[in-house]
Amino acid sequence: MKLRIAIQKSGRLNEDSVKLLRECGIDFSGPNGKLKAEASNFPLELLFLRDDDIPQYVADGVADAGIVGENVLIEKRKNVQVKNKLGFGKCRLSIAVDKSFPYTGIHDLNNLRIATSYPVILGQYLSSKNISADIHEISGSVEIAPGIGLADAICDLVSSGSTLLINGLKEADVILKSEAVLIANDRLSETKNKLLDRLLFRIESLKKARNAKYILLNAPNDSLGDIVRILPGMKSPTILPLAEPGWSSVHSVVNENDFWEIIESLKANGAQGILVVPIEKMIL
Ligand code: PRT
Ligand code: ZN
Repeated sequence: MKLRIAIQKSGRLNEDSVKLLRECGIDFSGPNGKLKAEASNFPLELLFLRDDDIPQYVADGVADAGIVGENVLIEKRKNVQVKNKLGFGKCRLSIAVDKSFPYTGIHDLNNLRIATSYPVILGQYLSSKNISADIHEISGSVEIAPGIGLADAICDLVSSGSTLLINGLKEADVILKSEAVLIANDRLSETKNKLLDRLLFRIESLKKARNAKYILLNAPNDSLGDIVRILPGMKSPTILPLAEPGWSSVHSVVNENDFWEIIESLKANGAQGILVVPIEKMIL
């Protein structure tokens, strides 16, 4: 029995999806233009598909799981479970207008023509705001629609914002924020669920490690009490004596978000020779 997981064949999510699975220790070749690949060291088969097709394949059970942007998942309205947010493919779905448009709020869009590849999400958003606009569904190059007179505004994905800028547009309203997610069919067999749990466990370990740093420092023994209070660690810090009397080496794990504050108070409390090392995987 193998777990079948669908990932994007080529495009913005392909590389990170492949990298994630490889970092989970799963070995496979591809895509190389192929539709399928088998992992050599985990009961897993990969399907390489267009991102738009992934929610349907997972909902139908052709694939057991898949990696897709939340934007596509919501637009396709398929009944699947979201198992994990993956932290890559981040973008937002926004409404944009010509930069000269004196935009003051969503009501300015009343009765305008808006071009988008996301008619479902846009339609729901506008009706939730009681706006009636004419939604033009187009499948690509949405950003050129205002310039060629096809629409007055667009609704499209934005990440850096440079596509809007190049096309003389400005972001007017953010409808949703999106990132890649791992989805799964909601009727998986017990065996497949166990395989999926093994994969999710590995993904969680990578995600935890991503925000954590291993820290090593030297400190005089009389400041160890303060330093241990600053550095809680996984359980508590490791303390090893240095060859030089009166000094110890302290090892711990810190969260990236609090990182600089922790370093500052460590220094203020006498820590020296601070080394910070990335952690590859973290099993709690
Ligand atoms: O062939 P297939 O159908 O599989 O791929 P696709 O062309 O439909 O999708 P692709 O590869 O472009 O994007 C896949 C997923 O990546 C999307 O569904 C999002 O979840 C995510 N993602 C993240 C993005 C972006 N960032 C993004 N910036 N998808 C598209 N864009 C486009 C956007 O449409 C616009 O044209 O990039 C342009 C804007 O980028 P900035 O940086 O100039 O703002
Ligand atoms: Zn697509």
